[in-house]
This record gives sequence, structure tokens and C-alpha cells, in this order.
Amino acid sequence: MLKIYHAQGARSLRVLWLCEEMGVPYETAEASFFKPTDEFKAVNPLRTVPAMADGDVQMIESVAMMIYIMSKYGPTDLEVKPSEAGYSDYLQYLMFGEAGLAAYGNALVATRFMAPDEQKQNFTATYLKNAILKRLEFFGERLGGRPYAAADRFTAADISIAYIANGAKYAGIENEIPAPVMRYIENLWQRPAYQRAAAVK
Ligand SMILES: N[C@@H](CCC(=O)N[C@@H](CS)C(=O)NCC(=O)O)C(=O)O
Repeated sequence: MLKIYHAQGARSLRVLWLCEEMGVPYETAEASFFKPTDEFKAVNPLRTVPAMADGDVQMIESVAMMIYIMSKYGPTDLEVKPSEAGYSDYLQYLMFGEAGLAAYGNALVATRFMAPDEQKQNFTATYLKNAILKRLEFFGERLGGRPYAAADRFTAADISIAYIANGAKYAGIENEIPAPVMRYIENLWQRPAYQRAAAVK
């Protein structure tokens, strides 16, 4: 069975949500950056959350885990095939959720909680915040009021993007998410699979 090293509110939510949508069984194990268990450190020496084990397979990138689970335990409509309209949007927003949004947040969170007071609002923190908000504006414009990022249906790209609203709480920018994007995410949060995943401690 898939073992997902999870912390509530972390990017492991993406993987749990995907498994809940697909009906793929999984178990969770504790993951903490600050107090890592020996088991977690063995799977992910970087201590970033999530990590995943599937037999001999070990992974440490949440979006790659989603792709792996869809390929190995699918087929699933959460994936858009190359032959379908919306394939390029699907790929783009699947990656954009991490590379274009959440990845900018790590240093922002670290600065907020760990930097000396006089550096908390420094140039880099402002740059990172603006980078995330600019990209969210872009995404909101591309969405144009539609409920999904790609292919006119709910896909893994939506799971990838929606994590930013969880991450934004740690970065202190949760109230600055553009309204059209927040409406899109709140609509996704109505899904029972999201609610089950979000409740996992
Ligand atoms: N690209 C990785 C990022 C993982 C990551 O940075 N996770 C956060 C928690 S959501 C973390 O562990 N942060 C601690 C750190 O910045 O080192 C992924 O998508 O899995």
C-alpha cells in the first residue's frame, strides 16, 4: 500500500486528495521538518513534506507523486491525455501549481518565521510575495470564470494549483489571493474527496 509521509496543511494534501478522488488506498506516516522521525529521514533526507513510499519506490516531489499514482493506479479522468483538447493547459497548470506558485512560498514562509525582525520585510520577501500574487492574477485571467484549469473538467492540475490557498496561510498572504482565484479554489474545496483529505491529521 502507498505510504504517504504527511503533515496537515502541507503539500501532502495534494497526494491525499488525489488518492481520495481515485479511491486508491493509502496509509499516512508522520512527517515533520523540525522533528523528523528516523523513518521519515530515511525516505527523505531533505525532510521536506511530503515523501512517499510504494514498495521499493521512494519519492519526494508532490506533483511527481501525483503523476506516478495516476499512471500506476489509473486510468483516471484526473489526467488529460495528449489526444484531448486541453492537454497543454493540463501539463502547464499541473506544473505551475508548484513551480510557478508554491515553490516561491518556501523562502517567504522561512523569512516570516525564522528571519531576524529587521529582515522580515526585506527585498526578497517582497519580491516573492509579488511573484506569487502576479502569477495568481495571471491564472485568474486565464481561468476567465471557468471552474477548472484545463479540459473543462476537474483534473490533477486543479489539485496542484489549489494547494496555494493552504500554503498562503503560512506565508501570511491568504487574504491577498485574487477574488476570482479564491472563488475557484473554494468551489474545489466543496469536493468530498478534498474534505476527507483535509481532515487527515
Ligand atoms: N517541491 C516539493 C516541495 C516540498 C516542500 O517544500 N514542502 C514544504 C512543506 S509543504 C517543506 O517541507 N518546507 C520545509 C522547507 O522549506 O525546507 C514538493 O512539491 O513536494
